[in-house]
Amino acid sequence: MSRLVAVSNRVAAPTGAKSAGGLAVGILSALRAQGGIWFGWSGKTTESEPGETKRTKSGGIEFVTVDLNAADFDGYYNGFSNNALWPLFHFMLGYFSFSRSQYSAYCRVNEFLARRLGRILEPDDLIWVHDYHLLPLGGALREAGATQPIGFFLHVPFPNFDVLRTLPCYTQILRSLAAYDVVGFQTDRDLWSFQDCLTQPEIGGRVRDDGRIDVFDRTFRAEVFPIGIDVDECQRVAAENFQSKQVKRLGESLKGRKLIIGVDRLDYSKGLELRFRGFQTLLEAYPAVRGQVVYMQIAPPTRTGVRAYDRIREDLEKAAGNINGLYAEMDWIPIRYLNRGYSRELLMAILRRAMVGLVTPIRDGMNLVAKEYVASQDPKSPGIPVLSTLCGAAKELTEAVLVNPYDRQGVADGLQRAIEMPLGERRAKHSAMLMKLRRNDIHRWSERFIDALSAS
Ligand code: ADQ
Repeated sequence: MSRLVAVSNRVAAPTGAKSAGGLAVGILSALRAQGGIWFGWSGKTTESEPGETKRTKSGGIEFVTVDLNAADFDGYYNGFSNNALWPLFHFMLGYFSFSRSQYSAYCRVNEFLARRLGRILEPDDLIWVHDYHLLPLGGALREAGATQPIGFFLHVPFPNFDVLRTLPCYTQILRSLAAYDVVGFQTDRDLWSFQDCLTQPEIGGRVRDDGRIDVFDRTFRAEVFPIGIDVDECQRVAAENFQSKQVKRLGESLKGRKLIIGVDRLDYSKGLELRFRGFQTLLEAYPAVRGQVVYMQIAPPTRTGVRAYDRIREDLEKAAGNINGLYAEMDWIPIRYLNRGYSRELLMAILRRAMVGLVTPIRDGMNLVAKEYVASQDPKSPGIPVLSTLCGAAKELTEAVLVNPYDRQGVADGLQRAIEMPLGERRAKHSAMLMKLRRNDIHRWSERFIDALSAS
């Protein structure tokens, strides 16, 4: 069996494996099954030329990390990755900015990573690159002479052509994706957008009947591989930690009120301010729920130092303060906004405790929290997700209460519907959703991708 070499911007430290997030769980499960290497950035930058790679082994997996040059890092990560590609791929052009120097830094970092990775590759390796930080990595490896199969999976949405061409270097981006043997997307919409971009007259690609694409003198596969979760692990962790002191304290503090939960990274794509306002509309439109529900939003800061992320933190604090100021009573505060992270173990148990999982991103490749919410529930009395139609998970979890996050009244109506849903209906919906999660879990996701890559 070939050795798998997974590549992503960040590498989950071996000790964090037990409580790692979705992407990390996926990569780890593939590496455990296949054996191999996880290569990526160490999390450190250096003022001088980065030193040698660091290698550690744990559980049959080798973790190989490398520092990045400080001067290039800002342009690569904060700049092109998170100020150009992230907003563009989430259709949020208001946050988009571009600079040639940032794009150059992005390419330099990818070329540097390709050189370092090239040194440790073996001829029969399978190379699997993850996400938008590393789009040009496959091409850079090819230029350095790599002949192994190289696959790429995009965790975020892929924009349509009219959005993509906002980016001055969009042709290079398409060209870099064509350097892979397999390109994977979360949903068929992302795949269609990609195919549509490549078949524009100025690009001149062609999609064959079997799905293979001919473009830029290359032929490769592009397919849909919706990411899943480890359903058993999620259920087990949620049930095991349900009786913990913290979850009991949370339960007592609710005093019989129903809990609505939101768990997200603090990111503008997650639609948190709109979500707060949708909850406000619930309180306005359905006065009987006042004092009967508590909405708890857990959102730890990410990408601090990127201006848009610092601003959203302030905006949310204001919105929560404003809504609580309007509706709180002496013994009830409607929104509990927790600007910090929690362990995965505790999070899964908190999800289980909530009657409604409010997951309303304004764009999301998949959204694993929606899936984790469903898996963490007690099948005897499950809660219901209120889910945005604009995330990949809505394609699979069709039994959820589906809402458009921009429609405040729609979110409020959806919340009310979930709060009032009879037990029989909740059980039926939960078991249908759980079956889909099991059919396409995280192991199936990585197996399908690796099979496609091996066959390429
Ligand atoms: P993210 O944008 O990070 O992922 P998501 O899919 O929800 O979003 O995954 C987040 C993971 O981190 C989940 O496993 C969740 O439990 C965990 N997490 C979230 N908030 C947390 C908190 N407050 N504290 C601790 N842990 C928290 C990107 C794409 C998604 C895609 C995934 C996987 O943007 O669309 O679903 O990759 O492909």
